[in-house]
Amino acid sequence: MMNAPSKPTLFSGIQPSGLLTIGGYIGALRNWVRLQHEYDCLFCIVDLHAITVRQDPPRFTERCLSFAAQYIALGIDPEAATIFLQSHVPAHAELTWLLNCHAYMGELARMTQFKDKTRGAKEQAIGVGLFDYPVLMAADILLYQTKLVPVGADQKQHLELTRDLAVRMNHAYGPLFTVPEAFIPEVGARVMSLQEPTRKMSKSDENANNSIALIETPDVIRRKIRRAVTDATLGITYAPDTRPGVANLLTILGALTDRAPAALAASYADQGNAALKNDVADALIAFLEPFQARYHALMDDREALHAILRRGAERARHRAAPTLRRVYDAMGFWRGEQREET
Ligand code: AQP
Repeated sequence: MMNAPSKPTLFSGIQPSGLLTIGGYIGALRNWVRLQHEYDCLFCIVDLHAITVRQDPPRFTERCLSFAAQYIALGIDPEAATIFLQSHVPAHAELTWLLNCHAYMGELARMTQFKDKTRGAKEQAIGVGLFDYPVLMAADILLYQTKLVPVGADQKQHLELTRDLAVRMNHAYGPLFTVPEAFIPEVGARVMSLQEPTRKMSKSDENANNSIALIETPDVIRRKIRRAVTDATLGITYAPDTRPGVANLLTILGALTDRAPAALAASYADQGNAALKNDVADALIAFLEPFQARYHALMDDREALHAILRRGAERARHRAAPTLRRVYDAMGFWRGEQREET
């Protein structure tokens, strides 16, 4: 066994399946930045997850590097945290198989994200990878004896499945895994689509007007926010159930300015949607412009970026090995000479 790290472990990842959005930032990445010094952190670009839908290979390669640069430009310190690509650590795929053999079709079929993503599709056309996505996610987390997983609200159900699998395996084979906990933020756990504010903002949404990408230009940000769907009620109030569009704008502004959405609403007294939208666009641009400058500088220095990812992969492989070995051993796999080596 390697030495236990002195701080509890935090793991989180995002799949490079589209453009990183302000939803992913507010729901997940912002908390990575905040928690990175309290925990021993691993931040992953979960590229294996992204191929549950077909990717264009050259664009996919570039997007994986771009995600790493965005993590760093948002404030993740690559000296303190381990930043890496999931496919660089084969243990993720290996543990997935071991967990697959302990997961049930019924529990995977109940996953809301699977149901949402396959609604209306013929069974013959639904990829096995999409079905198995939560088991790969469980492997990602359990491999590092993770204590905390900061995610948006949509991932809560997957986290519960991860916990169930950890408990099941521990019960069957003795203590193998730390049972992880989700960290879900109070504000911004579910940033909504700009055009359909009863749906979540998603990075792979086909309608680009539904989301704000972190690498969006200021004029596009202004245009998208100006066109965001609100309602005809006079004044600004925070009422997510009856005024989802306005509530979503208040959530975004609140997250960027560290204020509670309801308190923000009160500060608008009898001003209208135009004033609120103007302030949301200003806050987004003020936040994203310096981020984008850092991001472009990182993307222009490929050698440095590659070195960060190589180092991250080495550290992650080293961290993952003892847990994988322990699972194989507990299940009775004969490891031959390898046992002597490790
Ligand atoms: N709209 C959102 N509000 C709050 N949090 C969000 N997250 C994503 N969208 C929002 C959180 O960001 C992380 C993204 O991880 P992921 O890409 O692995 O998962 P996802 O939930 O499938 O994200 P998307 O954007 O919806 O991707 P696609 O469109 O590819 O499926 C997670 O922590 C998520 O909760």
